[in-house]
Amino acid sequence: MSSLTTSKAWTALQSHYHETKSDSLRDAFKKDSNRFNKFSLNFDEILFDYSKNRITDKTLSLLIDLANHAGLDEKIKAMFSGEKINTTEHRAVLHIALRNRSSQPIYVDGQDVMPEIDRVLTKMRTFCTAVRSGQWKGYTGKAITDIVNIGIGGSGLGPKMVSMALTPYSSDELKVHYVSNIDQTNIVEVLKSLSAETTLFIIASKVFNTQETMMNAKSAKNWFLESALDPLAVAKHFVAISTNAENVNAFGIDTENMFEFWDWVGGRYSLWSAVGLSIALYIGMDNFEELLLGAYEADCHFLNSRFEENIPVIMGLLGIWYNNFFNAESHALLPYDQSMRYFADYFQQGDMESNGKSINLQGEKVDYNTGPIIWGQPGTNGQHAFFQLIHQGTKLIPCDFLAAANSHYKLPDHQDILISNFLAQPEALMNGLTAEEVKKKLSPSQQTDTLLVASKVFDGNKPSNSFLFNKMTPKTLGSLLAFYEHKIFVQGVIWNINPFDQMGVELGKVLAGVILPELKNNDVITSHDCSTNALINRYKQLRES
Ligand code: G6Q
Repeated sequence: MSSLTTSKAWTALQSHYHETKSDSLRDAFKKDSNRFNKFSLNFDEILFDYSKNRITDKTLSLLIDLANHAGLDEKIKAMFSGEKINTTEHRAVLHIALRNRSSQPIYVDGQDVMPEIDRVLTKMRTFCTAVRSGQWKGYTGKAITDIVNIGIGGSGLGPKMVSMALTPYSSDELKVHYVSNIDQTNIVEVLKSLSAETTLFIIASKVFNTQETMMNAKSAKNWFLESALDPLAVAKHFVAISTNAENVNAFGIDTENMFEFWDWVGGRYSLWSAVGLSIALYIGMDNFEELLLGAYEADCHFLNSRFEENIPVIMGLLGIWYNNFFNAESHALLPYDQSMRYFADYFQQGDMESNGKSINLQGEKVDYNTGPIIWGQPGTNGQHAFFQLIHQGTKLIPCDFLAAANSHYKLPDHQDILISNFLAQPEALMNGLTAEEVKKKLSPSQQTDTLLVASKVFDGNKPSNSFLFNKMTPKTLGSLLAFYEHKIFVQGVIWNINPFDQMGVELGKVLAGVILPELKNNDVITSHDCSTNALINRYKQLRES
Protein backbone atom coordinates (compact mmCIF):
# COMPACT_ATOMS: atom_id res chain seq x y z
CA MET A 1 0.00 0.00 0.00
CA SER A 2 1.33 3.45 -0.89
CA SER A 3 1.80 6.24 1.61
CA LEU A 4 -0.98 8.09 -0.22
CA THR A 5 -3.69 5.45 0.20
CA THR A 6 -2.70 4.71 3.78
CA SER A 7 -2.56 8.37 4.76
CA LYS A 8 -5.01 9.72 7.30
CA ALA A 9 -6.29 12.23 4.75
CA TRP A 10 -7.04 9.47 2.21
CA THR A 11 -8.71 7.06 4.61
CA ALA A 12 -10.82 9.89 6.02
CA LEU A 13 -12.03 10.62 2.50
CA GLN A 14 -12.79 6.93 1.99
CA SER A 15 -14.97 6.81 5.10
CA HIS A 16 -16.62 10.07 4.11
CA TYR A 17 -17.34 8.65 0.66
CA HIS A 18 -19.09 5.60 2.21
CA GLU A 19 -21.14 7.85 4.46
CA THR A 20 -22.24 10.27 1.72
CA LYS A 21 -22.19 8.32 -1.55
CA SER A 22 -25.98 8.04 -1.71
CA ASP A 23 -26.69 11.65 -0.72
CA SER A 24 -28.84 13.44 -3.23
CA LEU A 25 -27.82 16.71 -4.82
CA ARG A 26 -31.47 17.53 -5.36
CA ASP A 27 -32.01 17.31 -1.58
CA ALA A 28 -28.85 19.27 -0.86
CA PHE A 29 -30.17 22.17 -2.95
CA LYS A 30 -33.59 21.93 -1.31
CA LYS A 31 -32.06 22.07 2.16
CA ASP A 32 -29.59 24.87 1.50
CA SER A 33 -30.65 27.89 -0.53
CA ASN A 34 -27.17 29.31 0.00
CA ARG A 35 -25.44 26.39 -1.71
CA PHE A 36 -24.59 28.37 -4.85
CA ASN A 37 -23.00 31.19 -2.84
CA LYS A 38 -21.04 28.71 -0.81
CA PHE A 39 -19.75 26.68 -3.73
CA SER A 40 -18.99 29.26 -6.42
CA LEU A 41 -16.12 31.63 -7.11
CA ASN A 42 -15.63 34.70 -9.26
CA PHE A 43 -12.44 35.52 -11.05
CA ASP A 44 -12.36 38.60 -13.25
CA GLU A 45 -15.16 38.00 -15.81
CA ILE A 46 -15.39 34.29 -15.07
CA LEU A 47 -17.95 32.71 -12.76
CA PHE A 48 -17.01 29.20 -11.58
CA ASP A 49 -20.05 27.40 -10.16
CA TYR A 50 -19.17 24.08 -8.57
CA SER A 51 -22.29 23.77 -6.44
CA LYS A 52 -23.69 20.90 -8.55
CA ASN A 53 -21.06 18.53 -7.19
CA ARG A 54 -21.62 15.68 -4.76
CA ILE A 55 -19.89 17.48 -1.94
CA THR A 56 -20.51 19.00 1.46
CA ASP A 57 -18.40 21.42 3.47
CA LYS A 58 -16.75 18.40 5.03
CA THR A 59 -15.84 16.92 1.63
CA LEU A 60 -14.02 20.08 0.68
CA SER A 61 -12.25 20.30 3.96
CA LEU A 62 -11.11 16.65 3.73
CA LEU A 63 -9.94 17.19 0.14
CA ILE A 64 -7.95 20.21 1.29
CA ASP A 65 -6.40 18.05 4.03
CA LEU A 66 -5.33 15.69 1.24
CA ALA A 67 -3.79 18.58 -0.69
CA ASN A 68 -1.89 19.58 2.44
CA HIS A 69 -0.79 16.00 3.01
CA ALA A 70 0.64 16.02 -0.53
CA GLY A 71 2.51 19.27 0.16
CA LEU A 72 0.65 21.09 -2.60
CA ASP A 73 1.59 24.56 -1.40
CA GLU A 74 5.33 23.83 -1.46
CA LYS A 75 5.01 22.09 -4.83
CA ILE A 76 3.26 25.12 -6.36
CA LYS A 77 6.00 27.38 -5.03
CA ALA A 78 8.64 24.98 -6.35
CA MET A 79 7.17 25.20 -9.86
CA PHE A 80 6.93 28.98 -9.81
CA SER A 81 10.47 29.37 -8.56
CA GLY A 82 12.02 27.31 -11.35
CA GLU A 83 12.92 24.18 -9.38
CA LYS A 84 13.55 21.11 -11.53
CA ILE A 85 10.23 19.45 -10.78
CA ASN A 86 10.33 17.44 -14.02
CA THR A 87 12.52 14.94 -12.24
CA THR A 88 12.90 12.31 -14.98
CA GLU A 89 14.15 14.88 -17.49
CA HIS A 90 15.85 17.04 -14.83
CA ARG A 91 14.10 20.16 -16.07
CA ALA A 92 12.33 23.16 -14.60
CA VAL A 93 8.71 23.60 -15.69
CA LEU A 94 8.20 27.23 -16.50
CA HIS A 95 5.31 27.88 -18.85
CA ILE A 96 4.33 30.39 -16.13
CA ALA A 97 7.50 32.37 -16.95
CA LEU A 98 6.39 32.73 -20.57
CA ARG A 99 3.38 34.72 -19.41
CA ASN A 100 5.01 36.50 -16.48
CA ARG A 101 3.78 40.05 -17.02
CA SER A 102 5.43 41.37 -13.85
CA SER A 103 8.97 42.66 -13.59
CA GLN A 104 9.90 39.82 -11.23
CA PRO A 105 12.85 37.70 -12.38
CA ILE A 106 12.51 33.91 -12.62
CA TYR A 107 15.68 31.89 -12.27
CA VAL A 108 16.76 28.58 -13.77
CA ASP A 109 20.23 27.44 -12.68
CA GLY A 110 20.89 30.92 -11.30
CA GLN A 111 20.04 32.60 -14.61
CA ASP A 112 17.05 34.98 -14.96
CA VAL A 113 15.05 33.64 -17.92
CA MET A 114 12.91 36.75 -18.35
CA PRO A 115 15.29 38.80 -20.58
CA GLU A 116 15.42 35.94 -23.13
CA ILE A 117 11.62 35.54 -23.03
CA ASP A 118 11.17 39.28 -23.59
CA ARG A 119 13.71 39.25 -26.43
CA VAL A 120 11.74 36.55 -28.28
CA LEU A 121 8.44 38.33 -27.63
CA THR A 122 9.92 41.50 -29.16
CA LYS A 123 11.16 39.51 -32.15
CA MET A 124 7.67 38.03 -32.55
CA ARG A 125 6.12 41.50 -32.40
CA THR A 126 8.46 42.89 -35.07
CA PHE A 127 7.77 39.90 -37.31
CA CYS A 128 3.98 40.01 -36.81
CA THR A 129 3.88 43.72 -37.57
CA ALA A 130 5.86 43.20 -40.76
CA VAL A 131 3.70 40.32 -41.98
CA ARG A 132 0.34 41.76 -40.95
CA SER A 133 1.08 45.19 -42.44
CA GLY A 134 2.10 43.63 -45.75
CA GLN A 135 5.61 45.01 -45.38
CA TRP A 136 7.01 41.44 -45.37
CA LYS A 137 6.94 40.42 -49.01
CA GLY A 138 6.98 37.02 -50.63
CA TYR A 139 9.40 36.15 -53.42
CA THR A 140 7.31 37.93 -56.09
CA GLY A 141 6.81 41.04 -53.98
CA LYS A 142 3.28 40.16 -52.83
CA ALA A 143 2.11 40.36 -49.20
CA ILE A 144 1.47 37.16 -47.22
CA THR A 145 -2.17 36.04 -47.15
CA ASP A 146 -1.90 32.56 -45.61
CA ILE A 147 0.04 31.14 -42.70
CA VAL A 148 0.56 27.37 -42.52
CA ASN A 149 1.72 26.07 -39.14
CA ILE A 150 3.39 22.69 -39.51
CA GLY A 151 3.76 21.03 -36.11
CA ILE A 152 2.22 18.15 -34.19
CA GLY A 153 1.04 17.52 -30.61
CA GLY A 154 2.19 20.37 -28.41
CA SER A 155 3.51 22.23 -31.47
CA GLY A 156 0.16 22.15 -33.24
CA LEU A 157 -2.87 21.56 -31.06
CA GLY A 158 -2.53 24.58 -28.77
CA PRO A 159 -2.04 27.19 -31.51
CA LYS A 160 -4.88 25.64 -33.51
CA MET A 161 -7.25 25.58 -30.55
CA VAL A 162 -6.50 29.20 -29.58
CA SER A 163 -6.60 30.55 -33.15
CA MET A 164 -9.98 28.95 -33.79
CA ALA A 165 -11.33 30.21 -30.46
CA LEU A 166 -10.23 33.77 -31.25
CA THR A 167 -11.15 33.97 -34.94
CA PRO A 168 -13.29 37.08 -34.31
CA TYR A 169 -10.02 38.91 -33.55
CA SER A 170 -8.42 37.93 -36.86
CA SER A 171 -8.23 40.10 -39.95
CA ASP A 172 -9.73 39.09 -43.27
CA GLU A 173 -6.36 39.57 -44.96
CA LEU A 174 -4.54 36.76 -43.17
CA LYS A 175 -5.78 33.19 -42.85
CA VAL A 176 -4.21 30.45 -40.77
CA HIS A 177 -4.03 26.71 -41.46
CA TYR A 178 -2.72 23.82 -39.41
CA VAL A 179 -0.93 20.74 -40.69
CA SER A 180 0.02 18.07 -38.20
CA ASN A 181 -0.81 14.61 -39.48
CA ILE A 182 1.68 12.58 -41.47
CA ASP A 183 -1.31 11.44 -43.51
CA GLN A 184 -0.77 13.40 -46.72
CA THR A 185 -4.48 14.20 -46.85
CA ASN A 186 -3.79 16.92 -44.28
CA ILE A 187 -1.12 18.85 -46.18
CA VAL A 188 -2.50 18.16 -49.66
CA GLU A 189 -5.93 19.49 -48.74
CA VAL A 190 -4.48 22.58 -47.03
CA LEU A 191 -2.14 23.46 -49.91
CA LYS A 192 -4.81 22.90 -52.57
CA SER A 193 -6.25 26.38 -52.22
CA LEU A 194 -3.00 28.27 -51.51
CA SER A 195 -0.51 30.14 -53.66
CA ALA A 196 3.23 29.75 -53.01
CA GLU A 197 3.69 33.48 -53.66
CA THR A 198 1.60 34.49 -50.65
CA THR A 199 2.05 31.58 -48.20
CA LEU A 200 4.27 31.62 -45.14
CA PHE A 201 5.17 28.32 -43.46
CA ILE A 202 5.94 28.10 -39.77
CA ILE A 203 7.77 24.89 -38.94
CA ALA A 204 7.15 24.39 -35.23
CA SER A 205 9.08 21.64 -33.50
CA LYS A 206 10.86 21.70 -30.18
CA VAL A 207 13.39 19.03 -31.18
CA PHE A 208 13.17 19.65 -34.94
CA ASN A 209 13.47 16.00 -35.85
CA THR A 210 9.89 14.86 -35.29
CA GLN A 211 9.09 12.51 -38.15
CA GLU A 212 5.68 13.93 -39.08
CA THR A 213 6.73 17.57 -38.91
CA MET A 214 9.95 17.05 -40.83
CA MET A 215 8.16 15.08 -43.58
CA ASN A 216 5.39 17.68 -43.88
CA ALA A 217 7.97 20.49 -43.88
CA LYS A 218 9.90 18.75 -46.67
CA SER A 219 6.74 18.32 -48.75
CA ALA A 220 5.84 21.97 -48.12
CA LYS A 221 9.29 23.05 -49.28
CA ASN A 222 9.02 20.89 -52.43
CA TRP A 223 5.57 22.33 -53.16
CA PHE A 224 6.91 25.83 -52.66
CA LEU A 225 9.98 25.31 -54.86
CA GLU A 226 7.85 23.92 -57.69
CA SER A 227 6.59 27.48 -58.05
CA ALA A 228 9.42 29.59 -56.67
CA LEU A 229 12.25 27.53 -58.26
CA ASP A 230 14.94 29.55 -56.45
CA PRO A 231 16.04 28.07 -53.07
CA LEU A 232 16.94 31.60 -51.92
CA ALA A 233 13.19 32.37 -51.90
CA VAL A 234 12.77 29.92 -48.99
CA ALA A 235 13.99 32.59 -46.54
CA LYS A 236 10.93 34.74 -47.29
CA HIS A 237 8.45 31.89 -46.84
CA PHE A 238 9.75 29.57 -44.09
CA VAL A 239 10.36 30.36 -40.45
CA ALA A 240 11.11 27.94 -37.62
CA ILE A 241 10.16 27.67 -33.98
CA SER A 242 12.50 25.41 -32.10
CA THR A 243 15.02 24.82 -29.35
CA ASN A 244 17.38 23.20 -31.88
CA ALA A 245 19.23 25.76 -34.05
CA GLU A 246 21.48 23.09 -35.59
CA ASN A 247 18.58 21.08 -37.02
CA VAL A 248 16.81 24.25 -38.18
CA ASN A 249 19.91 25.24 -40.10
CA ALA A 250 20.32 21.75 -41.55
CA PHE A 251 16.74 21.90 -42.86
CA GLY A 252 17.63 25.07 -44.77
CA ILE A 253 15.95 27.74 -42.66
CA ASP A 254 18.13 30.73 -41.83
CA THR A 255 18.48 30.90 -38.03
CA GLU A 256 17.70 34.63 -38.40
CA ASN A 257 14.18 33.36 -39.11
CA MET A 258 14.10 31.12 -36.06
CA PHE A 259 12.11 31.89 -32.92
CA GLU A 260 13.58 30.17 -29.90
CA PHE A 261 12.10 28.53 -26.88
CA TRP A 262 13.70 26.49 -24.16
CA ASP A 263 13.85 22.98 -22.72
CA TRP A 264 11.95 24.08 -19.60
CA VAL A 265 8.85 24.55 -21.76
CA GLY A 266 6.98 21.27 -22.18
CA GLY A 267 5.50 20.75 -25.65
CA ARG A 268 1.90 20.64 -24.43
CA TYR A 269 2.47 23.80 -22.38
CA SER A 270 4.19 25.70 -25.19
CA LEU A 271 1.49 27.78 -26.86
CA TRP A 272 2.59 30.67 -24.64
CA SER A 273 6.06 30.62 -26.20
CA ALA A 274 7.07 31.32 -29.81
CA VAL A 275 5.01 28.20 -30.61
CA GLY A 276 2.14 30.70 -30.42
CA LEU A 277 3.53 32.64 -33.40
CA SER A 278 0.69 31.54 -35.70
CA ILE A 279 -1.78 32.83 -33.07
CA ALA A 280 0.04 36.16 -32.86
CA LEU A 281 0.09 36.49 -36.65
CA TYR A 282 -3.59 35.63 -36.87
CA ILE A 283 -4.98 37.84 -34.07
CA GLY A 284 -2.15 40.36 -33.70
CA MET A 285 0.57 40.62 -31.07
CA ASP A 286 -1.49 42.88 -28.78
CA ASN A 287 -4.17 40.21 -28.55
CA PHE A 288 -1.56 37.49 -28.04
CA GLU A 289 -0.21 39.51 -25.12
CA GLU A 290 -3.76 39.80 -23.74
CA LEU A 291 -3.88 35.99 -23.81
CA LEU A 292 -0.63 35.96 -21.82
CA LEU A 293 -2.06 38.51 -19.41
CA GLY A 294 -5.17 36.40 -18.76
CA ALA A 295 -2.96 33.42 -18.00
CA TYR A 296 -0.65 35.51 -15.82
CA GLU A 297 -3.56 36.72 -13.71
CA ALA A 298 -4.78 33.15 -13.32
CA ASP A 299 -1.23 32.13 -12.33
CA CYS A 300 -1.22 34.82 -9.60
CA HIS A 301 -4.61 33.56 -8.39
CA PHE A 302 -3.27 29.99 -8.28
CA LEU A 303 -0.06 30.97 -6.49
CA ASN A 304 -1.61 33.32 -3.95
CA SER A 305 -5.17 32.20 -3.14
CA ARG A 306 -6.10 30.03 -0.18
CA PHE A 307 -7.04 26.56 -1.35
CA GLU A 308 -10.69 27.22 -0.34
CA GLU A 309 -10.84 30.06 -2.88
CA ASN A 310 -8.46 28.71 -5.46
CA ILE A 311 -10.23 27.72 -8.70
CA PRO A 312 -7.61 25.32 -10.13
CA VAL A 313 -7.13 23.72 -6.71
CA ILE A 314 -10.87 23.13 -6.32
CA MET A 315 -11.12 21.82 -9.90
CA GLY A 316 -8.26 19.42 -9.23
CA LEU A 317 -9.63 18.23 -5.89
CA LEU A 318 -13.12 17.63 -7.28
CA GLY A 319 -11.52 15.54 -10.01
CA ILE A 320 -9.69 13.49 -7.36
CA TRP A 321 -12.96 13.00 -5.46
CA TYR A 322 -14.68 11.40 -8.46
CA ASN A 323 -11.64 9.66 -9.94
CA ASN A 324 -10.37 8.03 -6.77
CA PHE A 325 -13.42 7.61 -4.58
CA PHE A 326 -16.35 7.27 -6.99
CA ASN A 327 -14.07 5.49 -9.50
CA ALA A 328 -15.20 7.73 -12.35
CA GLU A 329 -13.17 6.83 -15.41
CA SER A 330 -13.58 9.92 -17.52
CA HIS A 331 -14.29 13.62 -17.44
CA ALA A 332 -16.19 15.48 -20.16
CA LEU A 333 -15.35 19.01 -21.31
CA LEU A 334 -18.42 20.58 -22.87
CA PRO A 335 -18.00 24.14 -24.11
CA TYR A 336 -21.25 25.67 -25.30
CA ASP A 337 -19.23 27.71 -27.71
CA GLN A 338 -18.45 26.62 -31.24
CA SER A 339 -15.27 28.66 -31.22
CA MET A 340 -13.97 26.37 -28.45
CA ARG A 341 -14.35 23.29 -30.66
CA TYR A 342 -10.76 22.15 -30.11
CA PHE A 343 -10.77 22.82 -26.35
CA ALA A 344 -11.51 19.21 -25.38
CA ASP A 345 -8.97 17.90 -27.92
CA TYR A 346 -6.36 20.24 -26.50
CA PHE A 347 -6.90 19.21 -22.90
CA GLN A 348 -7.22 15.60 -23.92
CA GLN A 349 -3.52 15.87 -24.69
CA GLY A 350 -2.79 18.30 -21.86
CA ASP A 351 -4.36 16.10 -19.21
CA MET A 352 -3.88 12.58 -20.52
CA GLU A 353 -0.25 13.06 -21.57
CA SER A 354 0.52 14.72 -18.26
CA ASN A 355 -1.27 12.47 -15.80
CA GLY A 356 -1.53 9.23 -17.76
CA LYS A 357 1.20 7.74 -15.56
CA SER A 358 1.43 4.72 -13.30
CA ILE A 359 4.83 5.25 -11.69
CA ASN A 360 5.18 7.61 -8.76
CA LEU A 361 8.05 10.01 -8.14
CA GLN A 362 9.90 7.27 -6.28
CA GLY A 363 9.70 4.96 -9.30
CA GLU A 364 7.11 2.64 -7.72
CA LYS A 365 3.91 1.38 -9.32
CA VAL A 366 0.94 3.31 -7.94
CA ASP A 367 -1.98 1.48 -6.30
CA TYR A 368 -4.65 4.07 -7.13
CA ASN A 369 -6.17 5.54 -10.27
CA THR A 370 -4.36 8.45 -11.89
CA GLY A 371 -5.43 10.62 -14.85
CA PRO A 372 -8.97 10.30 -16.20
CA ILE A 373 -9.96 9.93 -19.83
CA ILE A 374 -10.72 13.44 -21.09
CA TRP A 375 -13.19 13.86 -23.88
CA GLY A 376 -15.95 16.12 -25.12
CA GLN A 377 -17.38 18.26 -27.87
CA PRO A 378 -19.12 21.59 -28.07
CA GLY A 379 -22.75 21.86 -27.08
CA THR A 380 -25.32 21.71 -28.39
CA ASN A 381 -23.90 19.15 -30.86
CA GLY A 382 -22.99 16.73 -28.08
CA GLN A 383 -26.57 16.70 -26.81
CA HIS A 384 -27.64 15.01 -30.02
CA ALA A 385 -24.90 12.43 -29.72
CA PHE A 386 -23.39 11.19 -26.46
CA PHE A 387 -25.40 12.99 -23.77
CA GLN A 388 -27.73 9.99 -23.61
CA LEU A 389 -24.98 7.99 -21.93
CA ILE A 390 -24.16 10.79 -19.48
CA HIS A 391 -27.83 11.07 -18.47
CA GLN A 392 -28.92 7.44 -18.38
CA GLY A 393 -25.85 5.23 -18.85
CA THR A 394 -24.21 3.20 -16.10
CA LYS A 395 -21.08 5.33 -15.83
CA LEU A 396 -20.54 8.38 -13.68
CA ILE A 397 -19.14 11.13 -15.90
CA PRO A 398 -18.36 14.43 -14.20
CA CYS A 399 -18.78 17.26 -16.72
CA ASP A 400 -17.50 20.80 -17.14
CA PHE A 401 -19.91 23.12 -18.95
CA LEU A 402 -18.43 26.34 -20.32
CA ALA A 403 -20.16 29.25 -22.04
CA ALA A 404 -19.79 32.90 -22.93
CA ALA A 405 -22.79 35.10 -22.10
CA ASN A 406 -22.16 37.16 -25.22
CA SER A 407 -21.37 35.95 -28.71
CA HIS A 408 -19.16 37.90 -31.09
CA TYR A 409 -21.92 37.57 -33.66
CA LYS A 410 -25.34 39.12 -33.66
CA LEU A 411 -27.95 36.85 -35.24
CA PRO A 412 -31.24 37.09 -33.37
CA ASP A 413 -32.28 34.37 -30.87
CA HIS A 414 -29.33 31.98 -31.26
CA GLN A 415 -27.57 33.02 -28.07
CA ASP A 416 -30.55 32.63 -25.74
CA ILE A 417 -31.29 29.19 -27.18
CA LEU A 418 -27.65 28.18 -26.78
CA ILE A 419 -27.51 29.41 -23.19
CA SER A 420 -30.85 27.84 -22.28
CA ASN A 421 -29.29 24.50 -23.24
CA PHE A 422 -26.09 25.28 -21.35
CA LEU A 423 -28.20 25.95 -18.26
CA ALA A 424 -30.71 23.13 -18.69
CA GLN A 425 -28.29 20.24 -19.08
CA PRO A 426 -26.44 20.54 -15.75
CA GLU A 427 -29.77 21.14 -14.03
CA ALA A 428 -31.26 17.99 -15.55
CA LEU A 429 -28.13 15.96 -14.83
CA MET A 430 -28.33 17.02 -11.21
CA ASN A 431 -32.10 16.71 -10.66
CA GLY A 432 -32.95 13.70 -12.78
CA LEU A 433 -36.60 12.73 -13.15
CA THR A 434 -38.46 10.37 -10.81
CA ALA A 435 -41.10 7.82 -11.89
CA GLU A 436 -43.75 10.02 -10.27
CA GLU A 437 -42.64 13.02 -12.30
CA VAL A 438 -42.52 10.92 -15.45
CA LYS A 439 -46.08 9.69 -14.94
CA LYS A 440 -47.40 13.24 -14.60
CA LYS A 441 -46.35 13.89 -18.18
CA LEU A 442 -47.94 10.71 -19.59
CA SER A 443 -51.48 9.82 -20.62
CA PRO A 444 -53.39 7.43 -18.28
CA SER A 445 -52.77 4.43 -20.54
CA GLN A 446 -49.05 5.25 -20.80
CA GLN A 447 -48.78 5.56 -17.01
CA THR A 448 -49.38 1.84 -16.69
CA ASP A 449 -46.70 1.00 -19.24
CA THR A 450 -43.97 0.08 -16.77
CA LEU A 451 -41.30 -0.24 -19.47
CA LEU A 452 -42.05 3.23 -20.80
CA VAL A 453 -42.04 4.78 -17.34
CA ALA A 454 -38.81 3.05 -16.31
CA SER A 455 -37.13 4.12 -19.56
CA LYS A 456 -38.02 7.74 -18.97
CA VAL A 457 -36.66 7.86 -15.42
CA PHE A 458 -33.38 9.74 -14.95
CA ASP A 459 -31.48 8.93 -11.77
CA GLY A 460 -29.90 12.38 -11.64
CA ASN A 461 -27.19 13.10 -9.08
CA LYS A 462 -24.73 13.60 -11.95
CA PRO A 463 -22.09 16.16 -10.99
CA SER A 464 -20.92 19.11 -13.06
CA ASN A 465 -19.04 22.39 -12.93
CA SER A 466 -20.21 25.44 -14.87
CA PHE A 467 -17.99 28.23 -16.14
CA LEU A 468 -19.94 31.26 -17.33
CA PHE A 469 -17.94 34.20 -18.65
CA ASN A 470 -18.72 37.45 -20.39
CA LYS A 471 -17.23 36.86 -23.83
CA MET A 472 -14.59 34.69 -25.46
CA THR A 473 -11.77 37.24 -25.35
CA PRO A 474 -8.02 36.55 -25.50
CA LYS A 475 -7.72 37.43 -21.82
CA THR A 476 -10.57 35.18 -20.68
CA LEU A 477 -9.28 32.31 -22.78
CA GLY A 478 -5.80 32.80 -21.30
CA SER A 479 -7.22 32.54 -17.78
CA LEU A 480 -9.33 29.47 -18.56
CA LEU A 481 -6.40 27.65 -20.13
CA ALA A 482 -4.16 28.43 -17.17
CA PHE A 483 -6.84 27.15 -14.76
CA TYR A 484 -7.01 23.84 -16.58
CA GLU A 485 -3.23 23.56 -16.77
CA HIS A 486 -2.93 24.12 -13.04
CA LYS A 487 -5.75 21.69 -12.31
CA ILE A 488 -3.64 19.02 -14.04
CA PHE A 489 -0.66 20.00 -11.92
CA VAL A 490 -2.69 19.85 -8.69
CA GLN A 491 -3.80 16.32 -9.50
CA GLY A 492 -0.28 15.26 -10.46
CA VAL A 493 0.94 16.49 -7.06
CA ILE A 494 -1.75 14.55 -5.19
CA TRP A 495 -1.03 11.40 -7.18
CA ASN A 496 2.70 11.89 -6.56
CA ILE A 497 3.52 11.50 -10.26
CA ASN A 498 5.47 13.58 -12.78
CA PRO A 499 2.98 15.37 -15.08
CA PHE A 500 5.78 16.79 -17.21
CA ASP A 501 7.40 13.88 -19.02
CA GLN A 502 5.85 11.78 -21.81
CA MET A 503 7.70 8.48 -22.23
CA GLY A 504 4.61 6.94 -23.84
CA VAL A 505 4.73 9.48 -26.70
CA GLU A 506 8.38 8.76 -27.22
CA LEU A 507 7.67 5.02 -27.51
CA GLY A 508 5.38 5.72 -30.48
CA LYS A 509 8.20 7.58 -32.20
CA VAL A 510 10.50 4.53 -31.85
CA LEU A 511 8.05 1.78 -32.83
CA ALA A 512 7.21 3.11 -36.29
CA GLY A 513 10.94 3.47 -36.92
CA VAL A 514 11.36 -0.31 -36.68
CA ILE A 515 8.65 -1.11 -39.24
CA LEU A 516 9.36 1.66 -41.76
CA PRO A 517 12.50 0.00 -43.25
CA GLU A 518 10.54 -3.26 -43.64
CA LEU A 519 8.14 -1.45 -45.98
CA LYS A 520 10.90 -0.39 -48.36
CA ASN A 521 10.64 -3.54 -50.52
CA ASN A 522 8.13 -6.28 -51.23
CA ASP A 523 9.83 -9.02 -49.17
CA VAL A 524 7.54 -11.12 -47.01
CA ILE A 525 7.94 -10.15 -43.34
CA THR A 526 8.07 -12.79 -40.58
CA SER A 527 9.86 -10.98 -37.77
CA HIS A 528 6.77 -9.88 -35.76
CA ASP A 529 3.79 -11.67 -34.23
CA CYS A 530 1.57 -13.37 -36.84
CA SER A 531 -1.03 -10.59 -36.74
CA THR A 532 1.49 -7.78 -37.38
CA ASN A 533 3.26 -9.88 -40.04
CA ALA A 534 -0.04 -10.51 -41.83
CA LEU A 535 -1.01 -6.83 -41.75
CA ILE A 536 2.40 -5.76 -43.10
CA ASN A 537 2.27 -8.34 -45.87
CA ARG A 538 -1.31 -7.46 -46.81
CA TYR A 539 -0.33 -3.77 -46.98
CA LYS A 540 2.49 -4.67 -49.34
CA GLN A 541 0.06 -6.59 -51.56
CA LEU A 542 -2.51 -3.82 -51.57
CA ARG A 543 -0.31 -0.78 -52.08
CA GLU A 544 -0.04 0.59 -55.57
CA SER A 545 3.51 0.52 -56.90
C1 G6Q B 1 4.00 17.37 -25.71
C2 G6Q B 1 4.58 16.19 -26.31
C3 G6Q B 1 4.34 16.07 -27.78
C4 G6Q B 1 5.20 16.99 -28.63
C5 G6Q B 1 5.13 16.52 -30.07
C6 G6Q B 1 5.91 17.40 -31.01
O1 G6Q B 1 4.15 17.69 -24.57
O2 G6Q B 1 5.91 16.09 -25.99
O3 G6Q B 1 2.99 16.27 -28.12
O4 G6Q B 1 4.80 18.31 -28.52
O5 G6Q B 1 5.61 15.19 -30.13
O6 G6Q B 1 7.26 17.48 -30.63
P1 G6Q B 1 8.18 18.55 -31.26
O7 G6Q B 1 7.68 19.91 -30.97
O8 G6Q B 1 9.54 18.33 -30.66
O9 G6Q B 1 8.19 18.31 -32.75
